[in-house]
Amino acid sequence: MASYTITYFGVRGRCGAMRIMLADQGQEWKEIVVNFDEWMKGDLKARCVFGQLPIFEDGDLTLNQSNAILRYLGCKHGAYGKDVREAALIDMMNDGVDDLRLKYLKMIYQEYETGKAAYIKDLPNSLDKFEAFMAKNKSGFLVGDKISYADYNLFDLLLNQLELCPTCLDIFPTLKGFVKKMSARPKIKTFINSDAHKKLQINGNGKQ
Ligand code: 6SG
Repeated sequence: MASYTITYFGVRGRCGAMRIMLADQGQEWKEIVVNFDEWMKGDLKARCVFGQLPIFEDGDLTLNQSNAILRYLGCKHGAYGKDVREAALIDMMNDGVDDLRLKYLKMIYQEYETGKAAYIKDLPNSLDKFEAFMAKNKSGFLVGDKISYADYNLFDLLLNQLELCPTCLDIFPTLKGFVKKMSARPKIKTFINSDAHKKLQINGNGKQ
């Protein structure tokens, strides 16, 4: 019986990384899918701390905010560095992932038609920072020698960037190798090839 529950819209969105992490960590979880009509009734929104999904439950612990959920799972499943110094670097990189995710979401939801080409043109100026940081760390992960929650978050975001622009990693060998290696981790491979994952759109407006 799964002790974790994710309540979210029927998209990958802000839950892509946590689902990949749960799958890779061999965890089970239950999904409660919220549709537009249900959400518009407002009672669920009123129960969310910031009026937004996802909600993540672990028994009687209820969390909102996707990055807080990632950190909680990282902490619980040993994907948050070996000490407080690594944890700080992992947080730093995750904040960088979120900055790029916010830029991506702004383009997807607010300016897809007018801003997509400029976003793709500028994307290397964001990706090169991750390339440089990861290339210095010989383990193939962002920080230390073990996978962290920030690696899952970066991986999920890179998969989305590849949907938008399949060649975007061609000039970034470290990131390209990272995506290849993450995709080949047996539990991630099974998960990303599952119907549960494939049937979900990346974003709520169907743009990608
Ligand atoms: C949207 O932004 O799917 N949550 C979203 N939107 C609804 O009333 N900082 C936090 C975090 O990291 C951000 C949460 C996030 O957890 S995710 C939310 O709750 C609201 O604000 C992106 C996504 N969007 C789909 C969407 C939501 C409302 C309109 C479009 C799904 C499709 C239609 C209805 C439900 Fe829809």
